[in-house]
Amino acid sequence: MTERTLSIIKPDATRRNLTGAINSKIEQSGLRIIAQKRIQLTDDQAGRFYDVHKERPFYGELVAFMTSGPVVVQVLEGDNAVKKYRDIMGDTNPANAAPGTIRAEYAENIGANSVHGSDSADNAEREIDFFFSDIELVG
Ligand code: FUP
Repeated sequence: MTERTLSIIKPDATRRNLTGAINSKIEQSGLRIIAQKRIQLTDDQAGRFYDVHKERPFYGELVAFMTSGPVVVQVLEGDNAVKKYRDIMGDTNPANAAPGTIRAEYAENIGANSVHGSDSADNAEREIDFFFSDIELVG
């Protein structure tokens, strides 16, 4: 089933000029990058995007990290895109990420873990709308 998911290349990765390397891994997996923009998140945007985590102890740190430099937000499309992207991202903690995954190769630690990917089709729809409601997506 063709599906879309929201990806974010996080500040630790943009800082180290890894956008192209990560995009290569995405494309090698068969997923298609159908929209992307490099932006500086505001505190308000990052806070709202991660609203689901606001009671977690790492919420403040997470918002501070996500606003510490530019991010690249992307829409990925392909067969089972949500699960496929989660699979190639690897575990949240790079120490537990399978070899060859984006986080195993590039993440610095559990917080600075290089990429975000939606965790369900419903969240993907909401997250894509959060960043790309202004344009018509062309798959
Ligand atoms: P994931 O879906 O793999 O991105 O992981 P989570 O939804 O559990 O966490 C979202 C983000 O919160 C992670 F990408 C990084 C951050 N986080 C921490 O900083 N510390 C933690 O212990 C867990 C998550």
